[in-house]
Amino acid sequence: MEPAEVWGARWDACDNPMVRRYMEGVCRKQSLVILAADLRTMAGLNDLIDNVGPHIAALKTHVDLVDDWTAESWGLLCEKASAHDLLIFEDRKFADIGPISRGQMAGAYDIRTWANVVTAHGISGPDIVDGLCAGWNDVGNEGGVLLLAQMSSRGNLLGLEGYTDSMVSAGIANPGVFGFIGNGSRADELTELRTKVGDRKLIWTPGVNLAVGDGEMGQRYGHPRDAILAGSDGIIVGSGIYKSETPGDVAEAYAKLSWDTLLERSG
Ligand code: 5BU
Repeated sequence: MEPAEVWGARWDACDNPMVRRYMEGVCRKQSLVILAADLRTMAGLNDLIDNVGPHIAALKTHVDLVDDWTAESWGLLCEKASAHDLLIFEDRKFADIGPISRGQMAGAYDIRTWANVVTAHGISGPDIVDGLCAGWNDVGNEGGVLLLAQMSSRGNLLGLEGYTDSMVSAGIANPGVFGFIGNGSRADELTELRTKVGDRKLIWTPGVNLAVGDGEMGQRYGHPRDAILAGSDGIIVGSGIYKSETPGDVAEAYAKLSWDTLLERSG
């Protein structure tokens, strides 16, 4: 199916260059799964991507989680991700002032050279988005920022009155913003967020798992189908896949469910 048909109004309204790349990738892969590859060794990460690569649309990393990281091995991992037609999303949760965030896109990890999408808190003000985009521009790249409008973890402060609304107003008109992080564990909160965001930006959701309920250390989970019907455009799944005995099969099951639900939503 054509992306315009699958994504409807979101396809026409989006204004960040990475968004259409993602939407097209989802249609090629028939999956809205963003794999949270939270493993601590390069070998583990390589194995995981070999297994699940065909069933996911994007690879979410925490580059500073890896014990045996080297620039060379990371470069090869990114090449593997590209060979699997994946966007690379570094969930760095930048939070500093614009110029420092720009500098943090460089540094030892040089995120600006390999990440297509990064997360940021808006706590320091809206200029962080321009700082991160300047980081990409410094090496002739472009990318998209996902602003944290909600979080999945218990007791987080983004639910304090007015925070989510301020985040949406700060990001909605900025073409550097790819979208917002919404809370996948609470479909009602997500529905509210979607109403505020409209069709111009995507919403990606962590806190989704086929096994609904409370996770470890304050993580909460909702069902991926509920999240997509409530307005999520990408389901971020980590331990639900990488801790299973058969990550490839489980990723395929998440992919099928996510794609079927997207078609149901658009149709
Ligand atoms: P899990 O194993 O599916 O619970 O992993 C969730 C991932 O999503 C993990 O990498 C977190 O850093 C990430 N995450 C989250 O869980 N909740 C949030 O609100 C945000 C990110 Br933002």
